[in-house]
Amino acid sequence: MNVSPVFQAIIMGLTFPLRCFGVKFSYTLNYDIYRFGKIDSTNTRALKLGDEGFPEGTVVVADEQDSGRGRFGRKWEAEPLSNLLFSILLRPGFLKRDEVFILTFAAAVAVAEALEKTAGVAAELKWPNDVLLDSKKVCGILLESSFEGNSLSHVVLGIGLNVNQTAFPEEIKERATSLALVTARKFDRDELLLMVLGNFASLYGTLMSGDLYPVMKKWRERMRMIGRKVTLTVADKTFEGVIDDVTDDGSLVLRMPSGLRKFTAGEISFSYSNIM
Ligand code: BT5
Repeated sequence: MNVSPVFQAIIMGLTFPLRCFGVKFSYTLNYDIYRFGKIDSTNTRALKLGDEGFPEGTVVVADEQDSGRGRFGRKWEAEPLSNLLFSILLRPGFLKRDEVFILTFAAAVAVAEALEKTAGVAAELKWPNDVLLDSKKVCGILLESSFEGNSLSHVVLGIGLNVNQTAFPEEIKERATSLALVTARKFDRDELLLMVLGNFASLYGTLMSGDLYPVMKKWRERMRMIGRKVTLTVADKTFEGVIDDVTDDGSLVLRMPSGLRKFTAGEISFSYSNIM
């Protein structure tokens, strides 16, 4: 694919240590960053680059998306030039198919840590793919996988982070926020991007070493919704219950009148008057 008219590539290597059989060595996740002005969707582009054999660590960043999307084909709304819209191409051959969800959790932790460090805010994580500030969504993560036959070829982690946007469309304004709205300050998007990428590289290194637990732990520490009464929407069905747990395989466990029930996908909504 010819991307040359619209990108500048910054090549950056982030090195982090891995420990194996007591020997310390370094795995380098080389990020190649392709920056676009306007694009359809950074996820669409990164998936294509993945199909074309681009290496793990390829990052597509855009100032604006025509067709930014969320899960289930939902729209991701972002004012041009104000936010972070990017996708990371990964080839996580070390993960089993049912472990790939952990990459969404790692991305959420990477974003939360960057927000906390840059702005001193307390980020909360919402199952399965959101980062919240002041109980509103500041970031959404979209993980898309590409398979060759039965085996995982590549994965794209798309991250939409509301940075400097201060007004949102009517249909999301009650639920969306940005770093600028919460702090009354503006932020350098590139600095934030590099920080999220750096944090993610280090979490990815931990996952590569075969241990998912540290990432799961960091994610859980920021998921403060255990015990909260929620409504879970799965396709066109809704379930009322209390969040009992998020298990190590990334599933949500709801305590319902009929007993405990595990869900692998869905959308949580809650009322703050219902904290139990
Ligand atoms: C997500 O989906 O939250 C994943 C969003 C991922 C967006 C990034 S941007 C870079 C990359 N390229 C893409 O094309 N996508 C990724 P989901 O959980 O389905 O949430 C989508 C819902 O969030 C929408 O239906 C709206 O209700 C709400 N929403 C849309 N734009 C928002 C925004 N800027 N801030 C907060 N909420 C938003």
